[in-house]
Amino acid sequence: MHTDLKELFDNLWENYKSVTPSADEIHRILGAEEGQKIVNDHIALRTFNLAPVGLDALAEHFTSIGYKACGEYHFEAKKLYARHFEHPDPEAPKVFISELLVEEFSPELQTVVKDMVSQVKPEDVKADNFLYSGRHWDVDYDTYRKLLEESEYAAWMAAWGYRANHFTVSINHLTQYQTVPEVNQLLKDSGYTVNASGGEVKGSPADLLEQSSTMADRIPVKFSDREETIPSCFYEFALRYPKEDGTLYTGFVAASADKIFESTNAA
Ligand code: OOG
Ligand code: NI
Repeated sequence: MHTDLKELFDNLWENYKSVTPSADEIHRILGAEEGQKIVNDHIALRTFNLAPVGLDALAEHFTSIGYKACGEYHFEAKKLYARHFEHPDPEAPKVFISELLVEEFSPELQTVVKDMVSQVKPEDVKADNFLYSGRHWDVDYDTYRKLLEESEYAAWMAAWGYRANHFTVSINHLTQYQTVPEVNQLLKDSGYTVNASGGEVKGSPADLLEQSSTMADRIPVKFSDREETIPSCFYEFALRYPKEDGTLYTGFVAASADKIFESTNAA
């Protein structure tokens, strides 16, 4: 990996770990201390489809270091649009970026979100640290609760801002575990809750991608009026299957992604 690429993912990882204590523990149970290399399949980022923070503005941080835009995904019920990005270096994690289609929500939600986004300075969006810069606005707990009624995604963004929403262990690179059910069992035996929305294993060999995820850790957040413990970030696990040409599938599966989003729901 390029140094700039490695540095970006190292910074994203440190920031993610600061609100996801299960991340290191999951590495440990997968055998990292016994020399198991943990390869990251992809990360995901979230945003609103408003200037200056739309999907393209986040993507710029990756396209400027050689990533190319690949698949597009639509989530009608959740009112989201997403794209994934790939780098020519096969060791570089894929990147999944989604944006909330703000205009499809109530005038109340639109007002809250537009007010938050208006506090983000365009120059800050271009800064090297933007993708792990967290929240650029203050929000009170009642506003968070109100957003939660309409869109869990909007509420998560309001509370957490800009950061990797999850990292993803590539099961293809594990030596001791070969299947998603085996990894899920290990997680459950270690006390984690596996996201069961749509089933604990999302996707199938026919989709060329099987995935699972933990339910997000719960971490105290300072709202403007008080501190409350809410879901932060989660860990995902992906097993990719070869296409007809023998190379591994590199895309995502919208029906599975739709359920993975729910890993930040209150369990
Ligand atoms: C992204 C959910 C989708 C995947 O691998 O399909 C996803 C999110 O929760 O922000 O990561
Ligand atoms: Ni994912």
